[in-house]
Amino acid sequence: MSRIFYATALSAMAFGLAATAAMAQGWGGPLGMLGRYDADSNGQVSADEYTAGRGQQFTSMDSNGDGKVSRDEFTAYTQQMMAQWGGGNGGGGDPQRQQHRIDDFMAADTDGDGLVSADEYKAAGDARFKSIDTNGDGMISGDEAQAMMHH
Ligand SMILES: [Ca+2]
Ligand SMILES: [Ca+2]
Ligand SMILES: [Ca+2]
Repeated sequence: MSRIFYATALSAMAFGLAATAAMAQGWGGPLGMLGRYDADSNGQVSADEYTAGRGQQFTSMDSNGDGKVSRDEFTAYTQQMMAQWGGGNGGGGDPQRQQHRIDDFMAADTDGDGLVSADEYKAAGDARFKSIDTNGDGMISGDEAQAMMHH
C-alpha cells in the first residue's frame, strides 16, 4: 500500500480518537458537533482550534492526497463517518440530508473546478467561523454553537 494510504489511515485514526474523546465529553454538550474541535476542552472553540480541526478533517477527506477534495471523496468520507457513528440520532443517513451536506460542502468551490482545495476549504471555514461567532470575540461559545444549531 502507498504512503498516502498510510497517512490517510493514520489521520482517520487520529480523527477517530478525537471523535471518541468528544463523545466522552458528550456531544449533547453546549458545543454539540463543534465540541470535537475544542482541543483544550475549555468549553469554547477558538479560531485556531477550529482551523486546526478542519485542517485535520480535510486531510482525512482527501483520500487520494492531491490536496483537493472532490465530491466523491467528500461523499465517501461522510458515508464512512455515518457508519462509524452508527447513523447518529435520527436521520444522519437520510439521503436528503446527505445531499444537503454535499451541496453545502461543494459551495466552498469558489473557482468552480469541481474540487475544493485546501485554500477554498479554509476560506469557507473562516467565513463560517465568523458567522457562528456572533459577538466577534474570536471564540465560539456554547451559546453561539447552540444558536447555530437551532438556526
Ligand atoms: Ca477551546
Ligand atoms: Ca475549486
Ligand atoms: Ca464568541
